[in-house]
Amino acid sequence: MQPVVAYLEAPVRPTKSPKCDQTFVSRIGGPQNGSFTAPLLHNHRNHSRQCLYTFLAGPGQRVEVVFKSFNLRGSPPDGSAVGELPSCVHEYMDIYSEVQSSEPAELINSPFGGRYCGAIPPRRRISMYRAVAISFFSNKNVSTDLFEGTFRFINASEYEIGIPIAGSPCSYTITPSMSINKTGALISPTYPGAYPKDMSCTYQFLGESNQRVRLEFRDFDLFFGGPHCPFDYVKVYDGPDNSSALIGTYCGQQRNLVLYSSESSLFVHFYTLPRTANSQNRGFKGIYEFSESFVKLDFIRENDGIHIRGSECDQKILSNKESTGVVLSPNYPYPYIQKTVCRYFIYGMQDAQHLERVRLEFISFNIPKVEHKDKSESNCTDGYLKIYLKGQETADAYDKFDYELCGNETQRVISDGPRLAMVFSSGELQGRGFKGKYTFETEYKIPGTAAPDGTCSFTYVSSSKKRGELNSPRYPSNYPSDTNCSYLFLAEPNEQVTIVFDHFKIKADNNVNATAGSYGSGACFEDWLEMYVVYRDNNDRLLGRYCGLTAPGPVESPRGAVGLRITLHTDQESVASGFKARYFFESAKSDAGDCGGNFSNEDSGIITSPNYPAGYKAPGRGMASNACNWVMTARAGYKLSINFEQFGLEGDPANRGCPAAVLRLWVNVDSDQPPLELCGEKPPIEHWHYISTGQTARISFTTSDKTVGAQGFRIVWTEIQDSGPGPPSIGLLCESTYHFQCAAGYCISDKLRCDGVKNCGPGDDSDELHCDANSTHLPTFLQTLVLSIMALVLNTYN
Ligand SMILES: [Ca+2]
Ligand SMILES: [Ca+2]
Repeated sequence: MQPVVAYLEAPVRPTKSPKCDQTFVSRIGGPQNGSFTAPLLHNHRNHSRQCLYTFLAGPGQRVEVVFKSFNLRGSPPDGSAVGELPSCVHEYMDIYSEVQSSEPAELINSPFGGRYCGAIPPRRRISMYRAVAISFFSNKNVSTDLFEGTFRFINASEYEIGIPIAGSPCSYTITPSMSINKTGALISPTYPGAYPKDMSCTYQFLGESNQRVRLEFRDFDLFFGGPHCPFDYVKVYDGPDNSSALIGTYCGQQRNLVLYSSESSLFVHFYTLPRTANSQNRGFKGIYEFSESFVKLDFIRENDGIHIRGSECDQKILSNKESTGVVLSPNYPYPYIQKTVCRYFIYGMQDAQHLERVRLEFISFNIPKVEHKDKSESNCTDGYLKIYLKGQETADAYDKFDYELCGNETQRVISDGPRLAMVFSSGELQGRGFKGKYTFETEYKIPGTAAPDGTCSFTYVSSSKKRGELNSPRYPSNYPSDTNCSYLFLAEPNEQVTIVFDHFKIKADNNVNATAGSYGSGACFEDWLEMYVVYRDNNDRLLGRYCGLTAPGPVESPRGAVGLRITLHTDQESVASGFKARYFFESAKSDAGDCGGNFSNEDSGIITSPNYPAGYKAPGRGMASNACNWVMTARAGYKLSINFEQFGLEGDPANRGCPAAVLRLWVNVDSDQPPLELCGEKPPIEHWHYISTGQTARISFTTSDKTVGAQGFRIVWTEIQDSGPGPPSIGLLCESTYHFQCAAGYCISDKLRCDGVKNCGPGDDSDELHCDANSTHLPTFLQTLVLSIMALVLNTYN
């Protein structure tokens, strides 16, 4: 190659002046390094002066230029492109490190390597080819000690890392045959000097068919243009060219970047933007290795795992919804390779609809254990399997493991959340490794004893816990759709269980339960909660079905019951936050509860809330609930008329239900019909009048520890003659002369006439009319006759 003749036709033509150009050429036997300093200029008239320093390496060489000191006048542009701003105007240095040809005019056409002034020296430069030129310009007067540096002619063979690809100064094909031990160095052009701009270099690694390629970047320094590397980057592809799957895009500073091909080839693309930014990054240096002894990936692929591209043997296993599978150590069932680290990331589902956890149990396990004299020291000092129950890959906290396994012990673990991670590290000793079975289970986040089959069934047994909480799946997050859950509360024989709801929001498709009395049953069609009283022999009785905002009232399991059961049904449509409740197992009360009673062989009676009309109060301190149970039984051939004369409980059936206090009325105790669940205020003009369908009716009034208090209720019940099934027959003649026939037609005991209580039902005062204290009662049929005549007379007058 001809030496560069280094005359520069500068844009600003220097004035005629003493020559200040310098040329440093590598010659056989000549000096291979040296130093250079700024010229001594006497420039009294501030003429423009330009000095060109040329460094020219010999064949097979490159030039390295290092600046030791730098103190040019002016200030460099701050963070902007060099030369764009009117800075570095009067004095500056231009660097050209990609001088390709020895033609005199070539320097101007060479890529511009940057303009520098101020106090910060340019970074080290290594020539792309054989020459580096620096051009110093000044129109200041006396100048001295402006810059100082050293140069070195270095061997260029380090940069020739494979078979060059025509048309590119920095692209190579690398095969195992061309390197000693199938390993070699990978180095970017001009490393560790600042890399040129507008460059595209490729490195194609082509191994033998049974080999994989490993790349280890030991130094990596590219301009950082943002998280996705929009400017300068290195892209690594898992295959022979850039149409192969991308392993990653890298820029900025990288540490411990080690990448493996999945198969026999790997492709690296180093690209720098054709901009003139003032970045001066080094590029990269690393080593590559072709080998047959990297982990074979079959142990991942054959077991539903996904190899994490770029890693030697890391894998990811994703749930297929409650799916199950196997994880293996590399090479299983054959002994694993020494000194290998493989990671396992096992991910359960986690979205609006699903939440899973991972259960893992080992079927076989063998990682040789090193016996230590000091028993306190961990035995897993050679190989180990570390398990992270919370996943760990994001926190990168690999030292904070939950289990460290070695030897032959097996373990059963459950993740704490949807992710479980494992790190297998084989040491010097070889072992057979492990085989584990993973199962993705739905995570309900419900306290209680979960069913072993993983379904949403939870049991609460008095003997293990006397009080606690329960909630819908994943509360306070929305419950999942298309789910059925059950909560079973089992009391001891001398106990009962109480449940109080504190939050309730179940998706209902329209405005249900708006009418008092209809609340609690048969009105929820989308999602719902049901409560049952559980008796022996699986004989469950429905207490009610609830949805919307209508919370169930507090409930105590009745005496004789085994406990209570709650079920939650959700359909495939929309969801809500669900419910939260508390349960209490307490000593059983009598049938009547804390108040209440049992009535039979009586014509009529009055039921009031405790303390009526002064108002009921919350249960005593420390008590979960208070209940009054009344059972009324009519004689054979009779039914019960139940009239709510006055009713005022806290709560609002339509908008929040009766979570604090509730009255339940069973008009048909012998059927599976749930009771009516009542709270709120009965307007005086409204009639709440019920007739039992059989001989017996039941009323229970339950308050809870959330009760605030209200006036309460007064209910009049009366036996009415009716032997037929279904609704009472009215308007018939009463069977017996000992009966009084109400205006509405009901036949009630004659003794109830004029007793001061209205027994004929709402809006019918007939049993309490014409009650002259001295007059004897007319027989019923005569009374009816009199009333009819009176009505006729009145009509005539109108
Ligand atoms: Ca739904
Ligand atoms: Ca009466």
